[in-house]
Amino acid sequence: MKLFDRARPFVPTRDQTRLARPDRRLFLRGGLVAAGGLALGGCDLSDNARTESVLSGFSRLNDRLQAALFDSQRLAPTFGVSDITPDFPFNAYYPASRIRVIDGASWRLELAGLVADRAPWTLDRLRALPQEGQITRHVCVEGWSAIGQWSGVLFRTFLERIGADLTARYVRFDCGDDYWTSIDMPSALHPQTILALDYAGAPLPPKYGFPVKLRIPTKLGFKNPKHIMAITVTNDYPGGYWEDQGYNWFSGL
Ligand SMILES: Nc1nc2c(c(=O)[nH]1)N[C@H]1C(S)=C(S)[C@@H](COP(=O)(O)O)O[C@H]1N2
Ligand SMILES: [Mo]
Repeated sequence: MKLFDRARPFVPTRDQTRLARPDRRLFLRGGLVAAGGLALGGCDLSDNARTESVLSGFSRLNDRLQAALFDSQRLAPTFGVSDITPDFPFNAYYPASRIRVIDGASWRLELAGLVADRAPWTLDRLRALPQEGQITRHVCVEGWSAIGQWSGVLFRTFLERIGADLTARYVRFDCGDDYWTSIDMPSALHPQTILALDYAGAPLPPKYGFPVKLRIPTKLGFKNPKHIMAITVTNDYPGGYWEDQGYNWFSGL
């Protein structure tokens, strides 16, 4: 069981796994745990480096299985205005006293990697694109969830607009607080993945990621980068702040 906890630290409750097909997923999880137990049985558990590499190997296998099971058209549950969590939580790898305040007027969204048009974007230019809203549940790996309302640019539209290579494997996000994360291209192109500019109908406050965050309700909260400064389309595995510390990379819901 330790192996599984490490590879996927938070197991969502039934309510939070409505996206998935519970029967297939449970079967796969059971299979992974059994296979993990077998493989670990054959090595010396006191050898930490070896154990570490076996564990991260299983986490990467888990990524591939989740990617294979990901249904690019399956929608995360949506909610009504009355379901929105009052006082939606703030969370980051630092306390609220250190929330970054970024100047929207001088902010530019930088683009890199497999992108035809790498000209940086202003906030006004993002606001000029069609805006889409959603009321969805954010699920944090630390064991809390909350329902919020975000709106912004459909990420697929943005990727098409900049001439991103949509066959590339990864999209990497670098943030104004030195956080970074990355997602698979099929999840980037999902119809509910948005570059969010607003929370509850007003520009994102700094605590929720001003000026732009990725809202991706098909993934755990830590895959929703705030204060995005740069986006890179790449085939080289980018990892992430939490991912590099052992959190499962795919982290789909
Ligand atoms: N730039 C940045 N983005 C981040 C984080 C962070 O520390 N820095 N934390 C992640 C985690 S773990 C969570 S749960 C959500 C919290 O978002 P919220 O403050 O809007 O609730 O942001 C995610 N995105
Ligand atoms: Mo989180």
